Amino acid sequence: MVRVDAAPFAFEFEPEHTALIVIDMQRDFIEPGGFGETLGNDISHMERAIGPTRQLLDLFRKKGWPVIHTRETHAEDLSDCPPAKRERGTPSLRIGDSGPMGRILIRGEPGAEIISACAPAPGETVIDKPGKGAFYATDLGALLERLGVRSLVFAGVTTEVCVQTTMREANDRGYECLLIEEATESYFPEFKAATLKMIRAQGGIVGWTAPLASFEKAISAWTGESMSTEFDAKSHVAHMEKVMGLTIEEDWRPVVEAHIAATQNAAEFVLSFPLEDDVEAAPVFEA
Ligand code: TIU
Repeated sequence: MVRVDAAPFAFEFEPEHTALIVIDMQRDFIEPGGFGETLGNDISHMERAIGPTRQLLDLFRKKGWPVIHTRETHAEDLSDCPPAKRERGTPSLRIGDSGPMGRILIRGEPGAEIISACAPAPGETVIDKPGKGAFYATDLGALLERLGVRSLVFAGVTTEVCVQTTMREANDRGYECLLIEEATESYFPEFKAATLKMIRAQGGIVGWTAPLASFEKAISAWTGESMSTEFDAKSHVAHMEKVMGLTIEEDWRPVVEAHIAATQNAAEFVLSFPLEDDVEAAPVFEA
């Protein structure tokens, strides 16, 4: 069990039942000429979330723990965009209109892509969502069930809109949710501050928040305690099999476990493992 020094109290999670969910780190919300700016927002605030989100991504990738990205996007014909969403207010460009990064919030357009610093790595799931919440009209719920996820670590933009909506949806579905404070931003600093407070108020009514340093410290402490044990290597192998859809044959299992215990890095092993069942080529280390 990893124990993070969080608010309103410690957030405890089992790594084999945990995923990172990075909400909408898209050019349309972060870069000039995108959806966020067309709504009249000061996009300069978004920059602060990029580095910490990347650090979190690196951490989960190093551990081989699942990473899920979301994007707020619509179909080319806007068939999944309620007219009320497109027509509300007086933005300089509406959803589907052409801007400097292509059509606003349309799947496949440059503006709808995730910024390069946080781009999905091979094997990471990307969920396109037509709403603010990532569970609405997507298969996120089914995916989390398949992965056996019970706890979610959150990052992304914007704090009080898509991040908070998704956290609330997840909380109602029984997930334990931790928002990393530096890895999220709002166009309105006061809304970010208020959201962090309301999430953790009333004994964690929606979930927990924690600074990135607390999360990193908790992982280091857990790694130090458990990576040398045989049990932990076993749980990593089981987790890898579930996440990557791999089947490791019984003969190979002790070798794989020994390698993971020695290198303390499940992800490196997974990435170097040939996908073909070529036993000659399979070992990337001395057995
Ligand atoms: N406008 C705003 O703050 N956010 C959104 O519309 N979407 C997300 O938060 N991703």
